[in-house]
Amino acid sequence: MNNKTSIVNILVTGITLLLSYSVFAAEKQNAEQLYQQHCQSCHGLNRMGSMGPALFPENLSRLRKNKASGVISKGRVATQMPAFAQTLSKDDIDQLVEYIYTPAETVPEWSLADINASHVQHFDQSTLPNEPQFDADLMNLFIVVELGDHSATLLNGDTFEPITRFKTRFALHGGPKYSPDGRFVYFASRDGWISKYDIYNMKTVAEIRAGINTRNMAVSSDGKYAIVGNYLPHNIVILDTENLTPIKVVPTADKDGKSSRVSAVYNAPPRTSFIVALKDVKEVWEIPYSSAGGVEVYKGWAHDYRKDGGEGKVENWKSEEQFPIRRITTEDYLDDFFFDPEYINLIGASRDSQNGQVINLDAKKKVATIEMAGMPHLGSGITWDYQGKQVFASPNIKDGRVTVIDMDNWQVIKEIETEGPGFFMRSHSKSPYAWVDVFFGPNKEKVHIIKKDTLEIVKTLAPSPGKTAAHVEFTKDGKYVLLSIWDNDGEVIVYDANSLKEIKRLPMKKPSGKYNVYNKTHYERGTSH
Ligand code: DHE
Repeated sequence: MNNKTSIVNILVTGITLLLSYSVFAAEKQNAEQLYQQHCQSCHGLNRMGSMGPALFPENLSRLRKNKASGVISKGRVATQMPAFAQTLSKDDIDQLVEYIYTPAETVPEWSLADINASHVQHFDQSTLPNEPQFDADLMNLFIVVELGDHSATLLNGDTFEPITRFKTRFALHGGPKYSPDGRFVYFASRDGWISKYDIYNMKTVAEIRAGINTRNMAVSSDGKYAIVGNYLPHNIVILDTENLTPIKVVPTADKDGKSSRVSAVYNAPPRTSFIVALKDVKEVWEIPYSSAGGVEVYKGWAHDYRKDGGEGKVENWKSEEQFPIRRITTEDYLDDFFFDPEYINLIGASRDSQNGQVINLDAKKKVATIEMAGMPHLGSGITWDYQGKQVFASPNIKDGRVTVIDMDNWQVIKEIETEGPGFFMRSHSKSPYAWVDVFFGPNKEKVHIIKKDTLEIVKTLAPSPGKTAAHVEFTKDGKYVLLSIWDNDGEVIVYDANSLKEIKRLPMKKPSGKYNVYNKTHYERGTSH
């Protein structure tokens, strides 16, 4: 090869590299623009998450690229993710997929220092009266979350009159959690803000940003601690509920160090522990919450921590570490959860499986498999007594069915056919009925009422034609039911829970969940926990 040829070759290679770099740069720029135009409003600035989850390779480890293009094209069942196949070309979708699987130039971090710096103390709790500043049955109050304008209403559950309405953080998700006495309510927003609201004084007293992209929170049964589970960063944050100051931040990774998002966190009252469900690894954690000087560990698993390595339980055992972690290995990923009322068994299912797994938390192992077709929404499951046994029922977010399961042998007793996939299910121990919505599809305006002792649908309501009717909550005594019409021009409709007659309509802006103080603080079987 003479000098001339090699110069030409070098030039050609250079130009090719330059061209492919320009194509890559142009595609990246295009993807960034597409992201801003179509994705940012839900998935947040710089992919950090907002209404939708954060989109970084670290958060997509369970989703293959071809599946990701399917999600962008067709939308994602049971989420707010719409289908883009009509709006974007295949090329655009491919570029977006590449973009979200590209690591961030600077890794988004939210350190303990960031959490502390975000803390806002709106009021000094000690200066506020300890008596409620309104007259109502404090156990029969409701908090109604209104997503339409990011507000919440404090509602009198006897008169069905609003007591006050206040601004919340943007995009709350999951049920707000009450302190055991019902005085305080804690909210979590999808972008990590935790707010403490003093119901007696109708004031938000403190706030802190515990994460960038948060799943949910739980409050301990003694009311002292709150736990927050995050998608970004991959961690849990334990807060002191007094002022919401952070006590401990624990990165979430399995025993081999593989990092994971947190699916959700729960309080397990009989175990005096938090349960942490991890999303990207096959582990569930249990974390007892402490009293000073060590943690009284739930007797069912004290043997895990025997210093002599021996078998068997140790009664009255205390851990020296505050919030020790007990790892429970699972056979499959778990995306959705339910606990039996005793909090001994966890019923979990992965999004892609046709089965539910029953995991005994004491024995740390799977004790049964439940055949469940479609995609059961275990998180919305409830229990009741049926023909002398305890049953568990769950709506299904893929198929029109409610699955009823015998909790003694974990066999399906009945699949109740509904007019479409449902999201939320509710009852009350004093009510003969269970209510389930038809959240998805053409029948979203409908709500079914199931008689608990026959497992038959006895009535179907469609109170606001064309508008989604979903999520009910009962009053403390189980005599009335409140149903949401999920629309900016929406309502909460009050029904007599026995005659099923409509009593009242309260205008609200896209009311989502509503939460009765008594039912929540007493872990009523018919409601979510
Ligand atoms: Fe939720 C609760 C997960 C989409 C409204 N949702 C929960 C809980 C979990 C969960 C783990 C229990 C936490 C708690 O209450 O502390 N939700 C998920 C998802 O994984 C999913 C499918 C996808 C996602 O976007 O995260 C999802 N959820 C939605 C929605 O699209 C809903 C309908 C509207 C919204 O607010 O984003 C929605 N989720 C709710 C509500 C609750 C909830 C109202 C509390 C129900 C209750 O009665 O306790």
